[in-house]
Amino acid sequence: MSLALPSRLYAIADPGEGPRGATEIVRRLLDGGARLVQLRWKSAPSRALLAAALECRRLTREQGALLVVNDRVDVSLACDADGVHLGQEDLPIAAARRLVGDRRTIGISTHDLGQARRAAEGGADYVGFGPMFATSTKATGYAPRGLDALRALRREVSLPIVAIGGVRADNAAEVIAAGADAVAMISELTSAPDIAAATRSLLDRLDSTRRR
Ligand code: 3NM
Repeated sequence: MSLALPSRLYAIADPGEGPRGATEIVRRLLDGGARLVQLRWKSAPSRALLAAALECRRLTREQGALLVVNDRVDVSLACDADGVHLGQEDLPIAAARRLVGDRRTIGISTHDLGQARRAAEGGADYVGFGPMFATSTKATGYAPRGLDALRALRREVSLPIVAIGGVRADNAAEVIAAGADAVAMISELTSAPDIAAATRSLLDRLDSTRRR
C-alpha cells in the first residue's frame, strides 16, 4: 500500500555529533512546519532511543505529523509510530510487515533501479533513493546517483519516491522536478542555526515548486 506523503519535505532528525538532542531537533522541525519526520539515532542505546521516540511521538501527534523510526521495527512499534524506515541490511520487508501489520508504513532505502523494483514488489509503501548528490552525513558506499537516475526511477516505479543525500534548499526544487515526491534532508536542517526558520523557508520554496 503506498503511503500518501503529507508533505514534500521528509525531515530527518539525526543528532549525530551535533549539540542538539533528537527530540529537540524534532520539536524545532515541527515548529517550522514539518509534517513528516523520521527519527534517526543510530548510536543510541535502545532505552534512550525509545525514550526519545516516545517524546517524538507525543510531539508529532500534537502537530498532526507523521513519525517514522529509522532501522528499528521494535522501537517503531513500541512508540506507536506511523512507520519504520529500513535499509538494505535491515529486516527484509516481509518480516517487517509481519511485525508492523498493514496499517503502518514501511519505507526502504534503495540505491539503484533493481533495489527499488524489489522494494516495490516486496510491498514497501515508499522508497528512499540516493545518494542524489555528494554527502558527508553518511558513507553510503555509492557514488551520487544524480537527477537522470531519479528520472529513470520515476518512469519505472509508481510508489512514492523520497530522494536523499546532499539535498539542500538550493537543489531541492530540481529534485522534485525530476520526479521525487519528497526530499529527505539531514544536515541542511539539523545544522542550521535556526532549524525552525530553515524548515519554514524550505517549505515555502517547495510549495512554489512545479512538479515534473
Ligand atoms: N541515506 P544529508 S544518503 C541517511 O543514499 C542517508 O540512502 C542516504 O544526509 C542514501 O541530507 C543519507 O545531510 C544522508 O546529505 C543524508
